[in-house]
Amino acid sequence: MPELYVDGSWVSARSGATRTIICPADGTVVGEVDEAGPEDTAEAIGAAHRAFHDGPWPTTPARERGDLLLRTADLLERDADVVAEAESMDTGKRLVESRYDVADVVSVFRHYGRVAAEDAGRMVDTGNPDVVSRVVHEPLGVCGLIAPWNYPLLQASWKVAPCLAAGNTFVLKPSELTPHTSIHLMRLLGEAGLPAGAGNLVLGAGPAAGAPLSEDPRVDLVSFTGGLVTGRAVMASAAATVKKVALELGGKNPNIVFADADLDVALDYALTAVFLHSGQVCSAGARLLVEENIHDSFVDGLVERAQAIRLGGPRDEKAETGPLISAAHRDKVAAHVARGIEEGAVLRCGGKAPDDPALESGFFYLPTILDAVTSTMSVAQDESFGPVLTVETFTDEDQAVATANDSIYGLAGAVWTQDAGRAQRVAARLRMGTVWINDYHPYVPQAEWGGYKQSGVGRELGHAGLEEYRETKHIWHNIDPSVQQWFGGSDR
Ligand code: TXE
Repeated sequence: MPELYVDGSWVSARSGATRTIICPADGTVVGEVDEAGPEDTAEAIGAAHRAFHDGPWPTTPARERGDLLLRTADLLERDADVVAEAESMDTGKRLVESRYDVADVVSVFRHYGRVAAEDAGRMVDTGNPDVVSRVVHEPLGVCGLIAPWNYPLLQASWKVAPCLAAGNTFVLKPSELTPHTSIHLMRLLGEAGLPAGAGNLVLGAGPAAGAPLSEDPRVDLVSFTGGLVTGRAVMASAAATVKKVALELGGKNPNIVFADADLDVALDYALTAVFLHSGQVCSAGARLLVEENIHDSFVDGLVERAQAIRLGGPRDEKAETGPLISAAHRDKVAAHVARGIEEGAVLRCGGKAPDDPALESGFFYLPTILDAVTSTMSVAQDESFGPVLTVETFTDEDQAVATANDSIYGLAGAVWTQDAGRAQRVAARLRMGTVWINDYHPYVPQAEWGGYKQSGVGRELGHAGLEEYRETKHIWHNIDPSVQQWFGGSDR
């Protein structure tokens, strides 16, 4: 069956091109999928454009749009095992993690299903009794949704669910490396009753299949999650037609540990913060800032536990984390670590692929800790997007905050302390879209997610995540108009 979904039909790429998808855990072939080119994306945009302007989706009552999202959530729950398996095959991540991801996707669809009809706009008091003034929300139009490979379906759901809740039509382009769960999602949206053309799917490389989404004048908004360099290109190209842009571009997120924290808990979370999904998490706590007087014992403890982390593929029940997404990405992570060592960082553990022959055919990389890092080093500033923790020290609260904020990024960060006043002061001063206090990583669909500074533009999730997909219109109704005579006939 062909895998591009355009105007309610499954079609092959016009060029006939396909791409082989491989499992990063062992290099086995997962499948062969259609590879779209610009002409396929243009056709999908055309379908989304017609579906927006001719309807019926944008004028479907918001409550019914919400119902469709709730049905989709139920279908995702029905197919959870199949979807989790597909996600693990494409990404190499453990099945248990993919199951959590699917549960999160279900929550995202339920959340936007529930709130779709909640906020119909507001009346404005103009002070004039003869005027009815309303501010209403309308869908934006055609949305280009570009998703990455680390949480393929989850990141897609953060875009697709609010986009549909608000009444837009879309073209989704998942990462070329991880297409299968997006294909499944489109099947389920069709089964839930999404009208033809309201949701379209193209698969393929960014420059060929993705770039038209930021270039084509028929697209009104492009929402992108991915790397900083690509994000800048998407933004620049969207400028030509003044599209709205929403960007989530990752981060280099500080995890700040004060000496007065519960150190056993902080140490345990510091490992999850950075090594979850082998560091391929936009909010990974990859930059440990530890108070100087506890540095030695804290880092020794981390090294001991990092060395014991068990790597393995989706079906290895003993594995604690999986591989990197590709050989190219592993090379990039290795180069990042090598640069750090050249700059003077001290390698405490990892820094290479594992020796275990059972892992040889996958793209594994050992959990790595680089000590004696300073904020001027590139390893402290550049996102590695791998299992690499850098360690810096600080001596007081001001220095901790200044070091944490010394970054072009501002996605997320955490502070560990038992002093509630200090926790609140530091949280208020961190220039980041999410701050965890004595925790790391949790999020809920009800709360906004996104970055300060170069971590992005706009917000996903929460109320703002729906607003991204809405236009706002002010309707002024004069119910008793009379001649004004601003011009002519009066002796004003
Ligand atoms: O991402 P790209 P890459 C970071 C991470 C990683 C780096 C590069 O640091 O090392 O980005 O990863 C599509 N027009 N993150 O190269 O290229 C592409 O096909 C339109 C952080 O894999 O940004 C894919 O669907 N689209 C991140 C998506 O963009 C284009 C998650 C993301 O790929 C395009 C992933 C173009 N010109 C990587 N070029 C996060 N924020 O969570 C590519 N794409």
